[in-house]
Amino acid sequence: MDVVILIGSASDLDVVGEMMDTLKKFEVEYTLEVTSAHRSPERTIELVRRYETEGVEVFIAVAGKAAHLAGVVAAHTARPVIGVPVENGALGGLDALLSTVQMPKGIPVATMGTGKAGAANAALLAIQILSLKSPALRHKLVAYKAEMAAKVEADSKKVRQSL
Ligand code: RP5
Repeated sequence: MDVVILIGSASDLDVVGEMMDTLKKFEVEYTLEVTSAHRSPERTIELVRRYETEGVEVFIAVAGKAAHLAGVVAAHTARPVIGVPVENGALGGLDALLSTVQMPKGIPVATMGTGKAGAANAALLAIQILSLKSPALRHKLVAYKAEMAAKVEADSKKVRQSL
Protein backbone atom coordinates (compact mmCIF):
# COMPACT_ATOMS: atom_id res chain seq x y z
CA MET A 1 0.00 0.00 0.00
CA ASP A 2 1.52 3.35 -1.04
CA VAL A 3 -0.92 5.73 0.63
CA VAL A 4 -3.26 5.36 3.59
CA ILE A 5 -6.07 7.90 3.86
CA LEU A 6 -7.55 8.30 7.33
CA ILE A 7 -10.76 10.29 7.67
CA GLY A 8 -12.06 11.42 11.05
CA SER A 9 -15.69 10.60 10.32
CA ALA A 10 -17.81 8.98 7.61
CA SER A 11 -19.14 12.53 7.10
CA ASP A 12 -15.71 13.51 5.69
CA LEU A 13 -16.09 11.09 2.78
CA ASP A 14 -17.49 13.63 0.32
CA VAL A 15 -14.34 15.75 0.69
CA VAL A 16 -11.99 13.01 -0.53
CA GLY A 17 -13.58 12.08 -3.88
CA GLU A 18 -11.09 13.93 -6.07
CA MET A 19 -8.25 12.81 -3.82
CA MET A 20 -9.10 9.18 -4.54
CA ASP A 21 -9.71 9.90 -8.26
CA THR A 22 -6.29 11.53 -8.51
CA LEU A 23 -4.54 8.60 -6.82
CA LYS A 24 -6.38 6.22 -9.17
CA LYS A 25 -5.46 8.31 -12.23
CA PHE A 26 -1.77 8.04 -11.27
CA GLU A 27 -2.21 4.31 -10.47
CA VAL A 28 -1.13 4.77 -6.87
CA GLU A 29 -2.30 2.08 -4.46
CA TYR A 30 -4.29 3.45 -1.56
CA THR A 31 -6.76 2.46 1.08
CA LEU A 32 -9.09 4.45 3.32
CA GLU A 33 -10.18 3.98 6.92
CA VAL A 34 -12.48 5.97 9.17
CA THR A 35 -10.87 6.65 12.52
CA SER A 36 -10.99 9.52 14.96
CA ALA A 37 -8.27 11.03 17.12
CA HIS A 38 -10.88 11.67 19.79
CA ARG A 39 -13.58 9.03 19.41
CA SER A 40 -11.36 6.04 18.60
CA PRO A 41 -7.87 7.05 19.76
CA GLU A 42 -6.62 3.49 20.28
CA ARG A 43 -7.86 2.31 16.87
CA THR A 44 -6.09 5.31 15.28
CA ILE A 45 -2.75 4.33 16.79
CA GLU A 46 -3.25 0.65 15.94
CA LEU A 47 -3.98 1.54 12.30
CA VAL A 48 -0.88 3.73 12.05
CA ARG A 49 1.31 0.98 13.51
CA ARG A 50 -0.26 -1.71 11.31
CA TYR A 51 0.08 0.21 8.04
CA GLU A 52 3.58 1.36 8.92
CA THR A 53 4.59 -2.27 9.48
CA GLU A 54 3.00 -3.16 6.14
CA GLY A 55 5.19 -0.54 4.43
CA VAL A 56 2.90 2.43 3.74
CA GLU A 57 4.86 5.37 2.30
CA VAL A 58 2.57 8.33 3.08
CA PHE A 59 -0.37 8.95 5.41
CA ILE A 60 -3.09 11.47 4.55
CA ALA A 61 -5.29 12.54 7.48
CA VAL A 62 -8.56 14.37 6.84
CA ALA A 63 -10.56 15.88 9.70
CA GLY A 64 -12.71 18.82 10.70
CA LYS A 65 -13.39 20.95 13.78
CA ALA A 66 -10.69 20.52 16.49
CA ALA A 67 -8.81 18.38 14.00
CA HIS A 68 -6.12 16.43 15.81
CA LEU A 69 -6.06 13.38 13.55
CA ALA A 70 -3.06 14.40 11.42
CA GLY A 71 -1.07 15.42 14.49
CA VAL A 72 -1.80 12.19 16.33
CA VAL A 73 -0.86 10.15 13.25
CA ALA A 74 2.37 12.15 12.91
CA ALA A 75 3.14 11.51 16.59
CA HIS A 76 3.09 7.76 15.94
CA THR A 77 4.95 7.39 12.65
CA ALA A 78 8.17 8.45 10.98
CA ARG A 79 6.41 8.44 7.58
CA PRO A 80 5.35 11.76 6.03
CA VAL A 81 1.89 12.89 7.11
CA ILE A 82 -0.25 15.20 4.99
CA GLY A 83 -3.15 16.90 6.76
CA VAL A 84 -6.37 18.12 5.17
CA PRO A 85 -8.64 20.39 7.25
CA VAL A 86 -12.36 19.93 6.57
CA GLU A 87 -14.62 22.98 6.32
CA ASN A 88 -17.46 21.78 8.55
CA GLY A 89 -16.96 23.52 11.89
CA ALA A 90 -18.74 26.62 13.17
CA LEU A 91 -15.62 28.54 12.11
CA GLY A 92 -15.82 27.43 8.47
CA GLY A 93 -12.68 25.32 8.54
CA LEU A 94 -10.41 27.84 10.23
CA ASP A 95 -10.67 25.72 13.38
CA ALA A 96 -9.51 22.59 11.54
CA LEU A 97 -6.85 24.49 9.58
CA LEU A 98 -5.20 25.89 12.72
CA SER A 99 -5.54 22.59 14.61
CA THR A 100 -3.80 20.79 11.76
CA VAL A 101 -1.14 23.30 10.75
CA GLN A 102 0.07 24.63 14.10
CA MET A 103 2.08 21.61 15.13
CA PRO A 104 4.74 21.89 17.80
CA LYS A 105 8.38 21.71 16.73
CA GLY A 106 9.47 18.14 16.02
CA ILE A 107 6.19 16.74 14.68
CA PRO A 108 5.58 18.16 11.20
CA VAL A 109 2.30 17.81 9.34
CA ALA A 110 2.30 18.96 5.70
CA THR A 111 -0.96 20.87 5.87
CA MET A 112 -3.02 21.53 2.75
CA GLY A 113 -5.66 24.18 2.21
CA THR A 114 -9.14 23.40 3.49
CA GLY A 115 -11.78 21.23 1.83
CA LYS A 116 -11.91 19.59 -1.58
CA ALA A 117 -9.07 21.60 -3.16
CA GLY A 118 -6.82 20.76 -0.23
CA ALA A 119 -7.84 17.11 -0.50
CA ALA A 120 -6.96 16.97 -4.21
CA ASN A 121 -3.63 18.67 -3.48
CA ALA A 122 -2.92 16.12 -0.75
CA ALA A 123 -3.10 13.39 -3.37
CA LEU A 124 -0.73 15.31 -5.65
CA LEU A 125 1.75 15.94 -2.82
CA ALA A 126 1.65 12.24 -1.90
CA ILE A 127 2.32 11.40 -5.56
CA GLN A 128 5.23 13.86 -5.62
CA ILE A 129 6.71 12.19 -2.53
CA LEU A 130 6.31 8.75 -4.13
CA SER A 131 7.81 10.07 -7.39
CA LEU A 132 11.16 10.62 -5.65
CA LYS A 133 11.65 6.86 -6.04
CA SER A 134 9.57 6.37 -9.20
CA PRO A 135 10.59 7.74 -12.61
CA ALA A 136 7.21 6.56 -14.01
CA LEU A 137 5.32 8.75 -11.54
CA ARG A 138 7.70 11.64 -12.27
CA HIS A 139 6.86 11.42 -15.97
CA LYS A 140 3.13 11.34 -15.23
CA LEU A 141 3.46 14.45 -13.04
CA VAL A 142 5.29 16.30 -15.81
CA ALA A 143 2.54 15.32 -18.27
CA TYR A 144 -0.14 16.39 -15.77
CA LYS A 145 1.43 19.85 -15.41
CA ALA A 146 1.76 20.22 -19.18
CA GLU A 147 -1.94 19.32 -19.53
CA MET A 148 -2.87 22.01 -16.99
CA ALA A 149 -0.76 24.63 -18.76
CA ALA A 150 -2.34 23.74 -22.13
CA LYS A 151 -5.81 24.10 -20.60
CA VAL A 152 -5.01 27.58 -19.25
CA GLU A 153 -3.83 28.62 -22.72
CA ALA A 154 -6.95 27.17 -24.37
CA ASP A 155 -9.15 28.93 -21.78
CA SER A 156 -7.39 32.21 -22.48
CA LYS A 157 -8.10 31.85 -26.21
CA LYS A 158 -11.78 31.14 -25.51
CA VAL A 159 -12.09 34.10 -23.14
CA ARG A 160 -10.36 36.46 -25.60
CA GLN A 161 -12.66 35.31 -28.42
CA SER A 162 -15.70 36.10 -26.27
CA LEU A 163 -14.57 39.69 -25.59
C1 RP5 B 1 -14.21 15.54 13.06
O1 RP5 B 1 -15.43 16.10 13.36
C2 RP5 B 1 -14.46 14.73 11.80
O2 RP5 B 1 -13.26 14.65 11.05
C3 RP5 B 1 -15.51 15.49 11.08
O3 RP5 B 1 -14.95 16.36 10.11
C4 RP5 B 1 -16.15 16.31 12.19
C5 RP5 B 1 -17.61 15.99 12.38
O4 RP5 B 1 -17.78 14.62 12.58
P1 RP5 B 1 -19.26 13.98 12.69
O5 RP5 B 1 -19.89 14.61 13.89
O6 RP5 B 1 -19.95 14.32 11.39
O7 RP5 B 1 -19.01 12.49 12.83
O8 RP5 B 1 -13.73 14.75 14.07
